[in-house]
Amino acid sequence: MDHLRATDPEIDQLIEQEKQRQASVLRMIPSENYASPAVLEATGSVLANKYSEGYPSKRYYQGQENIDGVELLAVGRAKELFQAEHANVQPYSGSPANMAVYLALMGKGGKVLGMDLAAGGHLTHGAKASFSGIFYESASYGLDRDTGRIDLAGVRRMAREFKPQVIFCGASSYPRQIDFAAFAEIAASVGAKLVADVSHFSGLCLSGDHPAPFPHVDVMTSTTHKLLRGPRGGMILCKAELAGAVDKAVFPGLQGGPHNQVTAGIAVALKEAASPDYADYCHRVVNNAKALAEGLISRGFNLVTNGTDNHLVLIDAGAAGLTGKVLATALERAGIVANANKIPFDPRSANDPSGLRMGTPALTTRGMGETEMDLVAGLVHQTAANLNDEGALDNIRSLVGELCAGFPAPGITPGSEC
Ligand code: DSN
Repeated sequence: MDHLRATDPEIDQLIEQEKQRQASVLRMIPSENYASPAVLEATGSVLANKYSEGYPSKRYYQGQENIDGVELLAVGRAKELFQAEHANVQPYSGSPANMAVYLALMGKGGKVLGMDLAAGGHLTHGAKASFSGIFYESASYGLDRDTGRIDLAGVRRMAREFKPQVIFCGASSYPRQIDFAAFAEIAASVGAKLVADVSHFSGLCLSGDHPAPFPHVDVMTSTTHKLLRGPRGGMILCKAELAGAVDKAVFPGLQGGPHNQVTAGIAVALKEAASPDYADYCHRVVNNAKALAEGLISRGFNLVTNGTDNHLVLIDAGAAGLTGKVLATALERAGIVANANKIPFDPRSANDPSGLRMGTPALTTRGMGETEMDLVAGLVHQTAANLNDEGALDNIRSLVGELCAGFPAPGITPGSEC
């Protein structure tokens, strides 16, 4: 990046340091990944120079002959992959995508039933701190205390009592599958629209490792930078009857010009996601998460639901006499980057919760497999046992460095592709 180095050495240096960090640590925040060099090239392209309010063939400014082609490719690929009747790829990210869905389905007020943030839901599924709980009347469903799984009987009961216009399913911190068919039946029984936010596990819906949202749901939303390995962005897929409302909500309802360079990156990521290699990658993400879960359980950790069906595990650090933050801080010191997270029925606050959330998408993109996941589980265990021993943490840090050196980071290490 010669031009950047010459123009703004401070920013250049920070980017170089971040490259180095991403290559040399175990990135286990389950919502993060490595985009391919092709995705990064599209996202860093001259498409950033163009304004394109509107939609293909219906723009407000001239000069759209290339931009229309980019957006049509992204839309067509999204529809085909997810078997959706309509796609909008313009949302700036996941929260704006969900906000557009509220606007499309309910206008400026209404009732939403979503998964409780503390149970693993997302802020935009009705949490009181988010627009979704500020501008909309919200109620939340949770988990069965014994199993840690979504309490579908509770969802049905709440739907009957609360009478929402919209029900959100999908989660940010839930290690099991979501039963879209069951949610659809509940939504239909109260005349609500069903929205699935599959941001965390969209890829698994493509590879068959998780049920597909369509035809059960009315609307699907997703970020594009998690398992999907695209640039930071969002998309909304929906039934044809909602296409006009969704498009109007995104533009002009909430946004101005789309980020065309991101749309191009999304198109590339969707093309990559259509390949058999990507389905194989998703299978390995799940197998790795299961191997990580087994490795942690065999070393004495308690996991929420005792395991996983998807790309993440949730450790109850409280059961090990720790907090999520204490463990996350020590792990970062040792080169393992995860995040403190609430666990179901957590007695602690969101600022210092009991859980630690760890995911396998990024490590799997680097080519690590089940053997490495067991090694990682061992390193987590050693870290937890040596929280204040700088020498031991140094030693774990060098083992992490050696592990990372054996698995080059795509998009960063020259020649390494996703
Ligand atoms: N921030 C994302 C996550 O880490 O799950 C959700 O938006």
